[in-house]
Amino acid sequence: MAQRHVASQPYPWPFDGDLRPENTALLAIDMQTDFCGKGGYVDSMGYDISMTRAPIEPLRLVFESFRKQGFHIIHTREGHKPSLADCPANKRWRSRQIGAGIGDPGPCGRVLVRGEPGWNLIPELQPTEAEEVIDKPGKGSFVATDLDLILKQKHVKNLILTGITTDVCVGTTMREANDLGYECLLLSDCTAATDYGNYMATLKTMQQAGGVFGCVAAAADLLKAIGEKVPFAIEESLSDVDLGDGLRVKMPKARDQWMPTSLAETMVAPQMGTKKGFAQADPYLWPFDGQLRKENTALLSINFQKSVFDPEGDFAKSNMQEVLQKSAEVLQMMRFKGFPVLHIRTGQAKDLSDTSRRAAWRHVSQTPRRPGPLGRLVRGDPGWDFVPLMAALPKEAVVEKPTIGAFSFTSLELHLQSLDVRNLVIIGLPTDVCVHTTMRRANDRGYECILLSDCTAAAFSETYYSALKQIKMQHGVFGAVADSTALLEVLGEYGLSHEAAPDRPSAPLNPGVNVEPDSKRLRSAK
Ligand code: C5J
Repeated sequence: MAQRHVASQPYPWPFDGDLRPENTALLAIDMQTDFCGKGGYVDSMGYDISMTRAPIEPLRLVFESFRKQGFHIIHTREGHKPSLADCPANKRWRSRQIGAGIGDPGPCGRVLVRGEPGWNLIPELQPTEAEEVIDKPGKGSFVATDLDLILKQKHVKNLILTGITTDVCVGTTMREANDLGYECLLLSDCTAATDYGNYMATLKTMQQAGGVFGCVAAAADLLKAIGEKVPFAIEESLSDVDLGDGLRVKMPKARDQWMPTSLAETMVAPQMGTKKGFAQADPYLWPFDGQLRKENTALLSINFQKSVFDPEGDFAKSNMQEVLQKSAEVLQMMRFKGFPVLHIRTGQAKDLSDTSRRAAWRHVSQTPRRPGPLGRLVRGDPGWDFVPLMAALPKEAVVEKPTIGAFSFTSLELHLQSLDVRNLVIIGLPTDVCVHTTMRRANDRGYECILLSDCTAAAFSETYYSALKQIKMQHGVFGAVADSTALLEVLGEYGLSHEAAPDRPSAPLNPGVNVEPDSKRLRSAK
């Protein structure tokens, strides 16, 4: 077989050079009127649709070449049944807070509802008869869909990710696909987000650590790799951008906005009003309905393992001791108040026999570990053990995960079902990798999640801050974020004379706080 590679970052893609129409699919995610049309969901939330429309032309060119050469093209549409039976209550509630209520009437029909005008794929990027269209109720394209089955039947190994939005549905899908063993490439100019910093940070997050989720390239690089001509206008629109920390990307010429570098820049709608049973959080008092009880809430403690905290390891630069102390406080308080605790631990078999071909290749060739006493995250090695402060008690469940997300190939969902919990308090590392991947999947399954910002850390500050902001966009697209003190405060009162708040007030709890500042800011920036 002649090898073909795309000139991508951080390595030539695909890793094995096996790039053929038969084994490669392009995923065009959610190129719907609701995401890039006037009057659709994104427009109604107040975001700038010129950003989400930017990928249309490069994507159209890739469609043309791919169709000519017989590559697979698969489209997805985000949308819910007209009954909204497949729409989690928290998802609907959040969308209503930002003025684009799922299922409510809007200029393009009922927002994000299947069969409505806003749900249609845009005219410029209509599928052919031969192309599959996947309807998904969540952000990830693999949750509650037949996408994986279809890809397996077509013998697809390589997935090219495009569409809207980079940090939400595209990023979530790439994370899931990577966990499932697909070799992923994100096309920088065929995707866009509603927040430019989050777009940039996603391009960095995906390719960090030797391609933790895959690679990034521009459409022109892909077209060249398959022997197609690249129009001058497309080539000329690209620049080579330094993302910091030795990472680069070829992408449409950068705007002046950049990735967030402080907590203040990640703020969306901090809710400081106190209300019994709710934690002060951003962008809403958490949980959304005030139903915080030990019977419905669990702590998810992710990757508190010795090799992650190794002073010689990847996180040596971060504020690890502080994260550890704060996390231990939360763990102890939740135990003391009788909340269930689930520990997630990452580890591979020594011979990598439980690891996808692509992940095994990355482990061996992209992230060779410094030799050290702790070893890699291999099950049974000393580095795989929990750090003593965060170790599981005998009665607490430990979920062993071989991939990045804690739901892939594990018993996590069964544990959550058996506990009958609905709220998840999440702590752990790395924020932008294992934590985000897990939180996104939990959110798509309807769990009401909160991430504690001082009980998590990432290798790079921008991807950490952006990860926090990504959660809060769209009035909490993946849940809420708070400092551990906010949770400890509400837990401190819990059990004394605690009764969960029966219902959350419909008016803003704190009249001084605008519940839509991110969209307002975008509006005024236009
Ligand atoms: C997608 C969203 N498609 N941002 N959805 O990214 O809600």
